[in-house]
Order: sequence, then structure tokens, then C-alpha cells
Amino acid sequence: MSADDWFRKDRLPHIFCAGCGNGTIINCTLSAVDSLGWKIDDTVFVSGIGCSSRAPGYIATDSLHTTHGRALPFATGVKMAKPDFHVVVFTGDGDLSAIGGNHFIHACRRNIDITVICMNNQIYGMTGGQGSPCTPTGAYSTTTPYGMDEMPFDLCELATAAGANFVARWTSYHVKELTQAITAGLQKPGLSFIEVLVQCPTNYGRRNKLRDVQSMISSMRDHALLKEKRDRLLAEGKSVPSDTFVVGILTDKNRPALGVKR
Ligand SMILES: Cc1ncc(C[n+]2csc(CCOP(=O)(O)OP(=O)(O)O)c2C)c(N)n1
Ligand code: SF4
Repeated sequence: MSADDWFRKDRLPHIFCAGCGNGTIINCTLSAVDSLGWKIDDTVFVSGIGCSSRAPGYIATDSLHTTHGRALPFATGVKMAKPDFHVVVFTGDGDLSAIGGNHFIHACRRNIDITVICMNNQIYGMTGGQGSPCTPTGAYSTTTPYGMDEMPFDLCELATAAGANFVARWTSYHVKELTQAITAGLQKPGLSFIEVLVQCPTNYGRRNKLRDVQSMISSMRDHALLKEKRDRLLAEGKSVPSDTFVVGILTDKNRPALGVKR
């Protein structure tokens, strides 16, 4: 088996725009599941609605493409009914933290034994670029034509506070690190949450002075601050640059988990 064998090739061509980051995340995830020797027949991918949520449709396992925001309740049901199965959720920042926000905190609180991969493009991509709870302050979207004046969620802090066992953040630039983090998350009992910042050139980039894909990816690379470096700055009493976001494995604990096969 190789990661390629997990693709449902008869569903190509895919719907993603040229330069969209979602394909990179699917690729990293399939490399991770394949490296663990998981089988197509006992792995299930679940998603809600959005560009990111189209991902399971291109994967050869059984999958559930559910309603907007509701991937986590469906995934919880699958895991409780079939604890032998590996359950992986693909979701977007809108799907997970706006309409699905309540499900997100309760899935983390229950620490249900699933892996949740959020492709955070900081906008509602599929519906044409409305602001989401993860749109950065000041950013332009169709619903914030003068710039977002709210604070965005920090999804990783939220997952950690609500009780998830494993939390990591990377970007579509960090392919190797992301694949390693997904591999670690897939093996961890309890809820593993992996946030991936991805480029949406069509609906985020072109409104926010990041017109081409390369500038979006360079921007993510340049503003990512390794957790270890952030911790060092804090230990030395120095301030953390305000235009950075932290990447790395942010939480790794062993709270009792729900749905783990005994
Ligand atoms: C109940 C319901 N409300 C609203 C919508 C419209 N809708 C479809 S996708 C979407 C947002 C998608 O944004 P996100 O989850 O961030 O995914 P992306 O498309 O950016 O990957 C919305 C609001 C819907 N399909 N169902
Ligand atoms: S609108 Fe954005 S997120 Fe959706 S497919 Fe196009 S680039 Fe990707």
C-alpha cells in the first residue's frame, strides 16, 4: 500500500481552485494513515460542509459527508458504535467553530477517541468569502468590507481548555512536520485536534493583499513561531512578536478518553 492507494481516483477532477491548500492536507493525512498500516476497511472519514469538507469524497474508505457543522456528532456516533474503527474528521474553521462550535467543545470535553483535522483558511471559502470566527482582526471579507473588528478564536487554546488530549498546529508550508503531527495524533487515545492554516487564494488571499499562492505560503512560513522558541522567549522575559502564531505540538496529555476500545 502507498498513500496513493487511499485516493478515490474515479472522483477526479476535484472541486478545489488552483492553488488551494486543501489537497496538501489530504495528502499529508493519507501519508500518515498509510504509514501506520491502517486499512481502508476499518477507517472512516467524516466531514461537514465546506470546501475542506469535500475531502472524504476523494478518499477510498467509507465516509460520511454530513450537514454543516455536524461532523463531530456523526463521528462520535460512529466511534461509539464501532470502537474498532479509526475515525478521522476533516472540517473547516467555519464548520468547526461557528455553526459547529458547541459540538467542538463537547467533543473535546468528552475526549472522544477520534482525530479532528481543521483546514483553517480563516474564511468561509465555499460560500464566497464571508468572515468566520477565525478571520483575523483587520482582515477583509465580504461581510467585513472595512476589516474584521472582532477577535478570532485560537482553536488550539479552545481545544486544550475544553479537554482534548492532543493538540497541534502547523501550516500547509510545513508538510513534514504536519505529517508527523497527524501521525502522532492518529495514535493518541482521546481527541486529537490538528489545526492547519491553509491558503485560500480565491476568497481570502485576493482580498487581503496576498494575491498569489506563493505570497500566502511565504506569509504563513514567515509568521509561524515554533512553540519551543516561544517558550524560550517567555522564559527569558521577552515579548512574543504580536504578528506571529505558534506552531508545534501544543498539548499532549493522557486524560481518560471516551470510545477507546478496551
Ligand atoms: C445549516 C447551513 N448553514 C449554512 C450553510 C452554508 N454554508 C455552506 S459551507 C459554509 C461555510 C464553509 O466555511 P468553512 O467551514 O470555513 O469551510 P471552507 O469552505 O472555507 O473550507 C456555509 C456557511 C449550509 N450549507 N448549511
Ligand atoms: S474557495 Fe478557497 S478553500 Fe475553496 S477550493 Fe477555492 S481556494 Fe480552496
